[in-house]
Amino acid sequence: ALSLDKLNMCMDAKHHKEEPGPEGQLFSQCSPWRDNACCTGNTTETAHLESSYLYNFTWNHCGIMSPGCLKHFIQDTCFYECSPHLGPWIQEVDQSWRKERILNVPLCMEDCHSWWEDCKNDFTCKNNWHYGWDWSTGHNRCPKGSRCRKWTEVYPTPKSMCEEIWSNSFQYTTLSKSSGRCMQMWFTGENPNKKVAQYYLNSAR
Ligand code: FOL
Repeated sequence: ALSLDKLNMCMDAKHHKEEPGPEGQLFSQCSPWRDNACCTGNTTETAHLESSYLYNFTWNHCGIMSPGCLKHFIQDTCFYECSPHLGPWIQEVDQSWRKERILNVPLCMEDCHSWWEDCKNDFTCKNNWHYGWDWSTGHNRCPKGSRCRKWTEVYPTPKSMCEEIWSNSFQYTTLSKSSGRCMQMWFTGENPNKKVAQYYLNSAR
């Protein structure tokens, strides 16, 4: 937002803090961000309960999502809500629920592939989960004319899923975590994404 430090900032969105900082009590899958985070402990607990409480959004719009698939959506929520190193990919948007978004964040291949692999037996009715739901009940339901289909019909490849699901928040890459040139949703220990953001910031100028 009003940050000059593209390597350490939070986007201006629904649940993000104004500035990143340490959070003692980040919950479960979000705990890797505890040293420096854009999310609060409360947001991370909510992320593990039901996404409904963050965006009135339910993962279970075509039956109950499998636990193996769900864990990637929880991790994506941690990444989206907590990451302080997304500055190079933050863009202004005119949306009711946020003023800024991320666009084309280069996601490591391992993270995209394992996400798709663990979801490929699940079902969904839409390729883009940001737009076009039926909200008449208060949470997202499949709109008229969109049937629940096998994941692999909606997303034939990991690339299609990672790019389309959140309107190109992510860009698919063939880069591996060890390259230091892609962003990791899953990590332990020190956040590896700061150096990646640094690299893209430097290569842009
Ligand atoms: N994860 C990542 N990586 N990037 C994201 O942008 C992201 N966004 C969400 C969750 N995880 C993310 C938020 N998800 C609506 C739907 C989904 C959602 C937030 C809001 C929603 O209300 N959709 C309306 C349109 C609202 C509008 O744009 O004004 C709809 O038509 O269904």
